[in-house]
Amino acid sequence: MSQARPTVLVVAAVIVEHGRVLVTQRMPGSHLAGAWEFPGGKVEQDEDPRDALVRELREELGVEVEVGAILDVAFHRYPGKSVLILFYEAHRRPGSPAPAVIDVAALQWRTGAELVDQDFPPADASILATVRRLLEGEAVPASP
Ligand code: DGT
Repeated sequence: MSQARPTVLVVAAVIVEHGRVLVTQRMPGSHLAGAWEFPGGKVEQDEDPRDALVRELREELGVEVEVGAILDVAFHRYPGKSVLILFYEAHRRPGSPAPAVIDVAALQWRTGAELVDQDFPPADASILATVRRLLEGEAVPASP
């Protein structure tokens, strides 16, 4: 029998406010420590991915969000594991607290010009291009 190494399902949020997107920095000691990313995390067994994203954003940043459409999907193999990442558009609900540094190393609101590929995991290359277009006001093609 081959060794079971299931693909990890990950959800991440693209939250845009006032022409900037919210990005967070991974905790020291975690996989890809210090990298910037779109906030989110692993989907638990039998969990609806949208519910997972609401849960992760509450845990990491203390925000309440409404999850919208999928903007992109990325598959990436790391040594030892592979991940399938669903990137969703999300919006803070009216009355939600502002994001706070709770279970992330840092947070920033970045413009398109500040979204530098080198700061992010390689798995994020495609979504970064999509978000830059989004921030520059171009129409983003619907997901396939
Ligand atoms: P933990 O630490 O076991 O509780 O795990 P979670 O649920 O916080 O999930 P996390 O963030 O460790 O796993 C996400 C994986 O996806 C990790 O290997 C990094 C990878 N990844 C690549 N790009 C992104 C991104 O833009 N956002 C997120 N959240 N993860 C990304």
